[in-house]
Amino acid sequence: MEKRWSVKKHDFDRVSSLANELGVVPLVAALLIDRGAEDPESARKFLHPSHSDLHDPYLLRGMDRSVSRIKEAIERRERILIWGDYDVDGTTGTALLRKAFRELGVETDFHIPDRFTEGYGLNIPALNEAARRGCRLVITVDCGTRSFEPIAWARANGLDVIITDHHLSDDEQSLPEAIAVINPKSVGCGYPDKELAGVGVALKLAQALLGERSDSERMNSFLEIAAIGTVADMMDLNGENRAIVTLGLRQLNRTRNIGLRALMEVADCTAEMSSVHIGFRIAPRINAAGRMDIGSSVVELLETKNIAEARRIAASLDSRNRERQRMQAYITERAFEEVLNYPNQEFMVVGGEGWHRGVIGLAASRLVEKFNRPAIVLSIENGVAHGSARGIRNFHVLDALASCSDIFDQFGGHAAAAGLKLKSSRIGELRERLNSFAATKLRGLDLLPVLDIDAVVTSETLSLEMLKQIACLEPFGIGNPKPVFLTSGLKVTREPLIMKERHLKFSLADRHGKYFEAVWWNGVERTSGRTFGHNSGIEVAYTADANEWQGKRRLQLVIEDIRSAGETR
Ligand SMILES: [Mn+2]
Repeated sequence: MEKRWSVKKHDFDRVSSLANELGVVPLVAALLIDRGAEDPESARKFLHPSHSDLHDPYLLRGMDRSVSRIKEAIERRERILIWGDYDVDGTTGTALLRKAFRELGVETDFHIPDRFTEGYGLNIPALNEAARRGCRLVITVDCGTRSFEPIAWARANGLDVIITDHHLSDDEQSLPEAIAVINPKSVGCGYPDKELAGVGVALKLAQALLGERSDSERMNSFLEIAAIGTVADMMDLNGENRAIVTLGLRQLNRTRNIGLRALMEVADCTAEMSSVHIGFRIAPRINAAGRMDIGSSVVELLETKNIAEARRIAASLDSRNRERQRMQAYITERAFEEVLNYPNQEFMVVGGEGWHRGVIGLAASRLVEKFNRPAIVLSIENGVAHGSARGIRNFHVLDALASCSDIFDQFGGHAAAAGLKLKSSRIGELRERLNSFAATKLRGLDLLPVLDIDAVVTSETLSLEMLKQIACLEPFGIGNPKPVFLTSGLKVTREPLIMKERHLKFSLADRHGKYFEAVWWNGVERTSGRTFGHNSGIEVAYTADANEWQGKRRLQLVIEDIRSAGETR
């Protein structure tokens, strides 16, 4: 799919004045300004995240009441249950909170619901089971804000509930009648940072519970866990999250957590840890547990003191992740085949009997990437279809679903992604209605995806040294993307190499004969039929990376897109 290139413009005077003030190169100053760190003070804060960026936990509404109820429970030796969501955010948050309790000398129970049999949030049967075992207090992590019925049941049955969560629906103003609902997004909570992950909210509760004991050194062992959940949950990496992830990554490099060590080993994280390592190596392995079945093993991994056990769990997560990758590749392939049966669709709706529900969202994303149209991928079982929807720029996928609300048994989500459930007999009707809805909405809209380019870089400045300079902007991720650069005046010096039938490797040179290596992941597909053979003059949009090989660090351009010299798009 071709993209429109949109190059950011910079105010030269502002850039050079900030660069002088901070003693950084203009490129770094320009990127800082783009990322909202416009004055020297906020830029310095951005460049040097520290423990003092962690806010007072008592600024969260409900924290006071929660801490006093928990202290009461500890004094009375009540049995406490931590109830975490099954995703990476929830499982890391559960381990983090249990660790805080353990430091206070308290062992807690925990429950991670099964994604497929129990579903998201609190449920009465499992609460009942906890009550039967003698639990008196339940603390949620990353869920519960909308579990009205189970919380009312708990209240009537002698179970107190404290909610820690970061989910809130747009329309719902009311909160369940729990002891407290700690949620930075809740109405009336004046917390300065609304973007905490579920594990971030759990971290705040831990910080409050530890009180005086929450010195920097101790906090670090919590921050390394919080960093993983925060990156995995795709949180905005500015504000308090920037401190959590930066400090957490620093700690991960010297972690004493045996489980994390074992996981980093199987995930081949040998270099300095970055947010990319968490996002692409650590999180998928932790997520594989939640996607394929129960997530309890993740909590066990993060808590074990036994190296053999840590290795065993890490290896099983690793093999589950492989299984997930195979499944994902298989379902994606089937989805691509299925699309061919329905040509010229404005909204792709495909599905199959027994397609694994853990990977249909990823398959939908791939369809959207390839065809640039909204997509739903369905998993059908016993006449019921569960689906995952993904939208595109300028198209609100939840609004589209809402236009067919009478067809669904259940649906929910937001502009970019949504989930749904319907009788499989109604899939044809759904496809028809979504297509006519999309046809009207998409008519006349500019659908070409946009590639945002942060700065133009000359081939002379493009170097490992430049890479070193922009490293101060890490960790990159949501809200602080890895900068994309544009360099013109390059020539392809030999036919690109095809790797594993999918990727392309380019050798490039500028007019002075300075050489660059470049790789285009999935380039075979992404060239969309364009060819860039030997000697063609091109300009490249890319992110810069270092490639370590035989002990030598070399610059590597990771290509986002290429166009021929003189071509405009
Ligand atoms: Mn979450």
